[in-house]
Amino acid sequence: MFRRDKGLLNWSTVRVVFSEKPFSLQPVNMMRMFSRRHTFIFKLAILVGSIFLVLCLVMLYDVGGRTSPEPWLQELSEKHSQLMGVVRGAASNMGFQIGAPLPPPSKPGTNPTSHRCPPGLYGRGDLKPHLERPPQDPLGPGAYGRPFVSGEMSPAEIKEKQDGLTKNIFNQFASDRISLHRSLGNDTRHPDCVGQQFRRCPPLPTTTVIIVFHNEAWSTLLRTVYSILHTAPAFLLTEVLLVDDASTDDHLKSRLDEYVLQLGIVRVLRQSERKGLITARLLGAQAARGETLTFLDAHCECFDGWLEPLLARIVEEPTAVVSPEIVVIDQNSLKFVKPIESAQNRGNFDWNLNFGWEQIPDEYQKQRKNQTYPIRTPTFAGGLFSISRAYFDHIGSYDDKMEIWGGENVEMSFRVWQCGGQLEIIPCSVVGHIFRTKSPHTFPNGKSVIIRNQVRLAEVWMDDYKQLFYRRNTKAAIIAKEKTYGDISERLKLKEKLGCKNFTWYLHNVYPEAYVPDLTSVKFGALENIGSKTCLDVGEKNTGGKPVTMYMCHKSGGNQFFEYTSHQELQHNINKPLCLHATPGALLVTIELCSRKGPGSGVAPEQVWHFTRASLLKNLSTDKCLTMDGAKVVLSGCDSANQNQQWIFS
Ligand SMILES: [Mn+2]
Repeated sequence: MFRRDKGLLNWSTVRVVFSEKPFSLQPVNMMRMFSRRHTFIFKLAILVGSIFLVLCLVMLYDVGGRTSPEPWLQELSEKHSQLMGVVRGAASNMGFQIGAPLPPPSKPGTNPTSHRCPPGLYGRGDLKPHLERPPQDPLGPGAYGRPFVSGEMSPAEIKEKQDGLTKNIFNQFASDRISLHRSLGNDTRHPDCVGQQFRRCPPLPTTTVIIVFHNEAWSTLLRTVYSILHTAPAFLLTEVLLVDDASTDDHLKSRLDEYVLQLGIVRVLRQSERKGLITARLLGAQAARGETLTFLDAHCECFDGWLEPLLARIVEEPTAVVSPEIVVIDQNSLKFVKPIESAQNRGNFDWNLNFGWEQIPDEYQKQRKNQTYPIRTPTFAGGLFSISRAYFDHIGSYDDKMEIWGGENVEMSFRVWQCGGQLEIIPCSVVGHIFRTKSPHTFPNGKSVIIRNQVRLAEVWMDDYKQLFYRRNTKAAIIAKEKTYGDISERLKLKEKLGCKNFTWYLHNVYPEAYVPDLTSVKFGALENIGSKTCLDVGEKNTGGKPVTMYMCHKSGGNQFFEYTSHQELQHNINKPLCLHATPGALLVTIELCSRKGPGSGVAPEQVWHFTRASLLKNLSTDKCLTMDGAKVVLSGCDSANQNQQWIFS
């Protein structure tokens, strides 16, 4: 496995070389020619020479240790030891063999490989969970992750189901009827994952699971807790912290406190004021006693073997921030969509700074030798992940001046990568999550909180590329211009202190496949029709192939953002280049993927729009002009007196 494998290999190589004593065996015949005295002098010379060499190496090692910029990372001492092994291995190959192998130089307690853990692999018995799952009723509602099926419902039940849906935006009625201890059935992960075993040395670190909740349904919250207790190896689970972000529901007050008391390792922490996810997580992190932190959402179910691969990766690479493969628990049926061999995704972002998923590029997939290998991901969803507690503090935890929720995952993504860490998805670790179509909660100050958070992250981490965001999000541009995003000096200091790289580096090295729009285009904004005072709009979820429409100008960019390029295209380019497209003979104007693919490639005439002096947009392929027709956008014969054909960027 990854780096650790190499390390162990080095150690065994070193040991073999030491035990063979190559130098003392070969010159046997020569030695007989010397008298005892000569032999003594010869040995003395070797001894003195060897001591000198060892001293040199130890000094080199010490200097290396001192220049290490990360004294917090004691785990890294293991890597230094490995390096030392390589150096000594090289030395013995050169013939400078000394009598007996030296133990690796180490400060007390810094080298977990030396004495504290036994060799070999953890066995099944070692990985026993905190609580055994009680016997399952195979015919019970939703058993083994199957969907909940309701029979005939009484009027009271119909009302209960509706109320639950309204309150949670998932089917609480179903959740309340599914066992809190439901098993997810047989292990359907890739065979590489099912067969994966973990070394005892260095030991897997302990973890504190932190779950933030706000008015969560009892059954989803407790099923999350039980699914941890039934799956996480007991010796790795220090505690489960439930952090209440000022819930108002009665069942989450003393009833919850009393209930979790019997579970032993579950504690409830309370945030008395609604401050949101970020401060609640920080509260949990401060109270945590585990060596790593594992953040989960309050409506999850953990699949067998989900925790060990996350922690094993952190042992191997202490700067890795690792997410499980997140699978869907259906919001209506509570069906747990079990892991199967399928195309794996990674996280990305668009220039509105929204998080999204995309398929892993093929060439990158090929580099992964088997399914246990981590997937590097440019961004992460941020709800479910594990991180070394020391590294969480070192890398600047969260921006505590961000409010409530939103943008913190993209902020952490940029920060971790730019400041020397890595974000990964560990496919062998599988956790289900109830994805909802919208949030059931109200936000103090509404959506502008999220935009403010995004402006903070753009200002700190994106250098000039932040302009691409501001052009596409007018509200963000206003917050940035008026500087109402709050004080970011602490975050800039952190960036300086950690010696973080810039956003260009991130784009080139972490996400070279990213689509980066033109920063130099002159005309951009909303395309307003003079006749109707409405704006050209791509409509909801138009990722190409659908007609554009006319809509009230909302002055916030997004679906109304267009850019007029030097190639005379009208681009809508928030996560990929889409172009306003006229198909000869077709009634409606659509957006399609831009035909121009970079330098040297031409523009299809369907996508060339000549902006005339009379503010008409004349299409090259049809020789007709863009025309507003109520809510529709059509092409018709050009007439500079027709206001429905006149457009301005506003
Ligand atoms: Mn959630």
